[in-house]
Amino acid sequence: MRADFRSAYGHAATVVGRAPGRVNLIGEHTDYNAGLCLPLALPHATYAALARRDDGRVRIASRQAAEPWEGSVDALGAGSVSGWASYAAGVLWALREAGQDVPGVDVFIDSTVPLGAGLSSSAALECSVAVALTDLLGLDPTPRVRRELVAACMRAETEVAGAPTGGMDQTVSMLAEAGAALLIDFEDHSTRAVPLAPEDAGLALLVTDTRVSHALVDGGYASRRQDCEAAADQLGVASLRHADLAAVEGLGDERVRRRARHVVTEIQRVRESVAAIEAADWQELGRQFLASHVSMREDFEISCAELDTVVQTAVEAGAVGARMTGGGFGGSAISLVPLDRLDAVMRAVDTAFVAAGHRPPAHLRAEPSAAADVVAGGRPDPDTT
Ligand code: GAF
Repeated sequence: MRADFRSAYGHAATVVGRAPGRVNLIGEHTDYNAGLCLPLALPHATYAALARRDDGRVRIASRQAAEPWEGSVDALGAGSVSGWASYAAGVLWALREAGQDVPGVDVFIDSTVPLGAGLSSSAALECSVAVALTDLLGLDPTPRVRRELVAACMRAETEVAGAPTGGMDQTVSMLAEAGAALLIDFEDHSTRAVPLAPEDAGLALLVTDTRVSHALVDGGYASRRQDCEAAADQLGVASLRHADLAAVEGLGDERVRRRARHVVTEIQRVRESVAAIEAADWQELGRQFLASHVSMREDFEISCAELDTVVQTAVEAGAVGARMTGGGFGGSAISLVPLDRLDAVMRAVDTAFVAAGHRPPAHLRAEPSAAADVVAGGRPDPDTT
């Protein structure tokens, strides 16, 4: 990675930041409703190598993108950069807006997070640049600084990249702990690590990327968010966090009612999932996964044929539970699978995809990993499934 930087720019990188992708155990589309969610950081990560420039120019290149981007640090802002580079350039802008003295920089990106798989490659890109830049500016990544970086990465994503997302992905990439899922409460942005070791019970978390592309800048995500805001307005509450189910069932508009029902029941499922994990009741966690998937398929309408195929097939082949994960409209599913059924579940899903005429899926093991930080080298050998 440092060699890639040198061959792109002809000089050495000063620092390399590493930030993980994530998979959400449960709690979907709850973050922008001041609700609860329970993601974990993946071992798959994005790496950003940086060096300061004295002329105010910004150059951004990536091993995963054909086109590099170049501009001026003074000209950064909404509309100044589009596409993949906006997530990196947006962080420079947002940290400047937060009062940091951000110089021109050369940036080289490399990643092992599958792109477009609903595993937060965008947030990993933002957070890798943010931790590297923090180091370049001589700041310690204290918990307070990390929370400021979360806020800057969220501004980069919503205001520069134009994806109206809710903050789960940046929060877990910046604040996760190895060996634990992160319970995030978006009412007050507090977090709590929930130790997670399904392997102690002979189980694994399997992520299946349907390879159906998913883009949060498309209208489906934003329209769900608008429906949630409309429901909260009609109920007279600040957010759906404060809505009760009986009131939701009285909403007049059928679509808005179903959207709100998903959010209110999903927040409760997060609570019950945390209790199940803490009691090592994996069957109960599996039931929560399945109820969450049905809610997203029927009420929130963000699943698709490929995601439904993974969930149904995984359960038929022995998974304790499964659900789509992330923003929806494609991306990945997560299954809780007995270790001795892992191969059988992967094979069954692969076979079902062939039978249905879908593109072959990709599988990876989700092991709860550490948050973003600076690293000595660069990306390790590609992670394999
Ligand atoms: C995407 C968004 F980026 C998150 O903020 C969250 O809303 C998620 O979809 C759905 O839970 O990952």
